[in-house]
Amino acid sequence: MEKRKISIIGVPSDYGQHRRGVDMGPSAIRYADVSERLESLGYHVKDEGDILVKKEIKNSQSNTNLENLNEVLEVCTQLSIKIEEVLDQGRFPLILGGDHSIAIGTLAGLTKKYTNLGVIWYDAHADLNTPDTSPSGNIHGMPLAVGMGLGDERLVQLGGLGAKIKPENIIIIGARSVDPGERNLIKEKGIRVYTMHEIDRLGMTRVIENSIAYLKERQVDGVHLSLDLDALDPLYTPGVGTPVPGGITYRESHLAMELLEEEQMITSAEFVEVNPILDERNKTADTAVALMGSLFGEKLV
Ligand code: EXY
Ligand code: MN
Ligand code: MN
Ligand code: MN
Repeated sequence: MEKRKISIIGVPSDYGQHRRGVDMGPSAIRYADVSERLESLGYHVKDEGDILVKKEIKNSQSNTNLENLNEVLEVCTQLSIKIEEVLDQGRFPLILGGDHSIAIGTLAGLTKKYTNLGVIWYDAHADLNTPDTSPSGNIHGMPLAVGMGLGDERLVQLGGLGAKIKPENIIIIGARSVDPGERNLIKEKGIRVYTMHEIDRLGMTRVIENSIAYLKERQVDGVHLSLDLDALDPLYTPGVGTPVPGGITYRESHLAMELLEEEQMITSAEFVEVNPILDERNKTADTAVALMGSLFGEKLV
């Protein structure tokens, strides 16, 4: 049987937020032996290297509520081109962040191939802000709104198309820090959200089973997993820029990955917001790689 082929793409960008260090996320994840771990599971792994990110000292005190817009546009444009290349070669895109603004580039690249893409947004946050609603101006809080075609036109038009993702094809899992503007958008668009309350009440098994059934009903032609390591409780992933207590446990996250792997429905994935400067040793990157193991079929026995 031909080995499934994975292409790792590093995106060492911290332009979507204020904290230094998240640009070293790809290195930290490589240091946690991501390639070796996936090769040990029988995959053909090609490390495509990093998207070239110009390292300018971030001193933007822009008066628009869009910090480092040009740098984010440049990074996301390069990433979307690289993802298209990887998809054309029939390989699975595995993107290593970098802050969550890179998902703007990921979704632009993926939707050149997938016309009815499902998105599982595993995150403490909704990332549904626009410049009008964002409390910070940090673009890492906006990628899902941009993906739906909302927000700054230069971000929305990246990759040449308008809206990339349909609201009804989105599932947010782990939310526990959602701004007023994001709450309005979730209600207005009817976006499916499993907050920590639903996870506690239903349990992760039901949450994932319901999510799989929901996306099947939507007849999606692919499912992208956008996993923000701050979805987990900071006890397990302290090395993130916007930690929020009361998060998903290490085992619940492994269970979520194992159930998704059983279903074989994930067609691309990104692991973002690993910040080794804020970490305890390399714990957050180690957790990311362990979760990738479960997502790609690693078994406990
Ligand atoms: N909602 C807040 C904002 O928009 O500034 C915090 C966003 C954090 C985003 C991180 C990547 O998930
Ligand atoms: Mn996020
Ligand atoms: Mn987050
Ligand atoms: Mn600022």
